[in-house]
Amino acid sequence: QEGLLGRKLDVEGSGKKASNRSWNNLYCVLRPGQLSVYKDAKSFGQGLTFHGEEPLTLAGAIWEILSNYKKKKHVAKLRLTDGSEYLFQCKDEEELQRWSQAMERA
Ligand code: I3P
Repeated sequence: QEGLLGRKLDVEGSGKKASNRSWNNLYCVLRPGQLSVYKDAKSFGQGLTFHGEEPLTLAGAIWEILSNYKKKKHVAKLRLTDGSEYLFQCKDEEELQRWSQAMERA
């Protein structure tokens, strides 16, 4: 599973509220057990992750659809075992379901 998603870091691994809270449109690539982000499909082709970010480890992570999130639609929260939390925004409900199923399988 791969494609463009909005992403925002909400809580850092230390448990503190992230200082950079803006959304980025990122090319997200889900492989078994890990999620990698790239600036776009071209960067993905070159193997260059966004800002050199390491893949997120999905073992033990929780993906939760935020039905009550008022500011944006089709948003889900990914909470990692290190305590960090990311929000992901899909373009529509179908994409959200697709990513949710892929996350459950990853
Ligand atoms: C953030 C940006 C985000 C917003 C966030 C702001 O400001 O406007 O879109 O998240 O609100 O802090 P900046 O770009 O200056 O970092 P939402 O779109 O989810 O509201 P927040 O601090 O309430 O997370």
